[in-house]
Amino acid sequence: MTDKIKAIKDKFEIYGDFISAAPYGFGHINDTLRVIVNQGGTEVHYIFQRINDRIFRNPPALMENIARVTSHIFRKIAAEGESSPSRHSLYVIKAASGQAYVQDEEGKYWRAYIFIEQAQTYEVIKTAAQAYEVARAFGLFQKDLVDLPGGRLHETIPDFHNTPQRLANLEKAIAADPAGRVKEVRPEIDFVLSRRAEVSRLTDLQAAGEIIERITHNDTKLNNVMIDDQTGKGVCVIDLDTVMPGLVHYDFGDMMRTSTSPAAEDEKDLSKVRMQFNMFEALLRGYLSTAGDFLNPLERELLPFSGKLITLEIGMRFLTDYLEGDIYFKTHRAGHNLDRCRTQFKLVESIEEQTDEMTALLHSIP
Ligand code: ADP
Ligand code: GN1
Ligand code: MG
Repeated sequence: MTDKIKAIKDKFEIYGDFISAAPYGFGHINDTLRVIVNQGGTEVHYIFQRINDRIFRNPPALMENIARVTSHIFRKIAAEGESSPSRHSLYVIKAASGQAYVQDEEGKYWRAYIFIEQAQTYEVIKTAAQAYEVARAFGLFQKDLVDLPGGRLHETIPDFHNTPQRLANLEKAIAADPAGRVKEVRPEIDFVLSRRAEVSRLTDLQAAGEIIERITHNDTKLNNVMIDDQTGKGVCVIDLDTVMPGLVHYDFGDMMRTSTSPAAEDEKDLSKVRMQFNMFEALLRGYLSTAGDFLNPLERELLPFSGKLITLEIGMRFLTDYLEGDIYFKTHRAGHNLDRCRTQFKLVESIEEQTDEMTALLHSIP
């Protein structure tokens, strides 16, 4: 393994002597490593990632998106006077070949980023100030990309947040039942089916031209924002594989899904899972502080609903993967995807119970 990573390091424009590499972070899709290099007596860290090409079918197109997005943001914040833009935008290290990636001997794609020091990601929200910062950072990310030149980005996963399509995929898995698990999950299936009327609410409005496509992140988990250790500010949005055309609601909604509950995504004790209203309020205020500039009235009005919809959508995806025999998300124990599904559905209920209060709060913010 070490020799393999050293050989990959040598293909990037990274100077100095390879010291070590170790797995890093808690992502469900790619393989992330922290790599340490000795540069003239100083240890310098890098993030290396092997792109999951079973899920991302066209890694060069994906890296083209990331290169366009990161260089646009980097230039913009540098022009605004930011003194350390490489801490506020992911910085893609070029390969010796000039490309934004290298391939290993098996043909797998690797990328390297500057390591953002003195900041970290969190798996579970701790304070409302963090929620505010996370939402402010993702809102700013969308805002910075409003004027991205160069045409539409590639769709790295087609229909990624097409919720009706996700429901259709679940129904296919139920009908095929390849792992013989349908009998265990009747209550979860009924939970989804009783909400099927709402699944197409956003896609219908989009088809009718009432809400519009923008450039969105599409994976706005709490652990995809680096938070500064000293200041507590959201310094950098990371994990850009799914940046592509989309609806802002799926971004705001996934913040609600991952940054309002005091419990982990895979918590088994469902009594711990709930939407904390103060966290929702912090997210809403943080998001509107940056995205408020460009959202239209209907986009704004649909923000509370978005949390329910995407939490249902991700719950359906975990359930589908459970039924298909755990082939998509990385799992670390038996029943892991089912545990994740159950926390999502518990959170959906908690969000549903607070619908009126969320709307009232939204209307009270100018
Ligand atoms: P995944 O797609 O698997 O979720 P991420 O790109 O989110 O992978 O990276 C996994 C973790 O690695 C992040 O949650 C973060 O803690 C860390 N990480 C990623 N990029 C950087 C970076 N440039 N600097 C420091 N840490 C990073
Ligand atoms: C995956 O890569 P990661 O862990 O940030 C998934 C998201 C899900 C999330 C659920 C490409 O995100 O869509 O919301 O798990 N990413 C992909 O935790 O499918
Ligand atoms: Mg991530």
